[in-house]
Amino acid sequence: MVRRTPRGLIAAATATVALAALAAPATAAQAPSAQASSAQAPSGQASSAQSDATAAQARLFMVNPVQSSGDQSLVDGKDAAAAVPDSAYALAPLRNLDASGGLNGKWAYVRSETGEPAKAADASGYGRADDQFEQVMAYFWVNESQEYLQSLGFGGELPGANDRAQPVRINQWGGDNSFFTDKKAEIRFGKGGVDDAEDAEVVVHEYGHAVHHAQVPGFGTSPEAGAIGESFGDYLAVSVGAYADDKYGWPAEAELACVADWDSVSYSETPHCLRRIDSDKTYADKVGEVHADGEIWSRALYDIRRDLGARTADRIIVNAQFGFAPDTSFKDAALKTIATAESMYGKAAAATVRAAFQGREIPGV
Ligand SMILES: [Ca+2]
Ligand SMILES: [Ca+2]
Ligand SMILES: [Ca+2]
Ligand SMILES: [Zn+2]
Repeated sequence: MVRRTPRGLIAAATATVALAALAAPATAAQAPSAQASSAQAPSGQASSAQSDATAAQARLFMVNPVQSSGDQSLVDGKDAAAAVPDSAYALAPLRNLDASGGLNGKWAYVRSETGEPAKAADASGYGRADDQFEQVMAYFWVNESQEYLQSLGFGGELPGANDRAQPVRINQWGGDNSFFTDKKAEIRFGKGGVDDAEDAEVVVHEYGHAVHHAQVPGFGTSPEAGAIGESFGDYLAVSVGAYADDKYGWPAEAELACVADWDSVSYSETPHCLRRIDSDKTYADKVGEVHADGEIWSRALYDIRRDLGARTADRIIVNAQFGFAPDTSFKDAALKTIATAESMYGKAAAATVRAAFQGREIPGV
């Protein structure tokens, strides 16, 4: 994912990228392939209610502690349990687990190189100072992300979007970075600053890359495609978090457009955001850095969501991505998204989507 402050500070962003490249294995330094998104209506109420009753319970953060509490003064405190109040935690069912007793399931399986593997039966008792807490967060939020995509029809009436067991690895290379590796199609979470998997929006951002890669193998080989990958991860993080907040009745006291409110406490000003999806950036603001330039694209996605609603927007956004070239340009991806909107929802929806991209002043749209 690569941290940077939300606005400006390009020099700092560049330094962060370089640092991450040094700290992480070669795969991390390569062009990110990325993608994913969506969020909404729970599917299969009866069956999910049934399975929820018998499912292991996870103790976890409601997206993240800053978002759920609105307390911008929270700090990592070197991973101290006492740095985050009990009120930041909630219990929720761990669904789709297999019978192994570990965090292995239909949509995710978690491996940890720090601490003992978490047991599903103990998942209601971990806190942030336990290594197993991040494993539980990673499992829960990857599963939740795929459940959201399924609820939108992906893997049903629409093609599946990474509808497989996603490998996730938690380890520490010292760098404050997490990433998706093309080669193994694996997500890895680091532990710099706030442990990365303590923030659901970091988990879902990386899952977004996995979705993009599953939709279009090797996606992200041009600078603009790379920016779309980062943007989609940010957008999906916000969308899945909002979906879960609604589904479980969790509080959200931070701005919707703010990504990774908790992971970013160690490197951003208040309100803490790794990035935002409501920036005013246009195509003319491109600087050639994928995370920074992703804010141009994510603002368009955010506007589509505002105008069409989350469910319709996310069905269009994710479905369009199947048709993106690995090295797509903003222009071609925008035109594909507009065409997808028209084929799924008609001319009025297409006009709305076009207006969102025109708002970013993307040439040729
Ligand atoms: Ca921790
Ligand atoms: Ca971190
Ligand atoms: Ca947030
Ligand atoms: Zn990323």
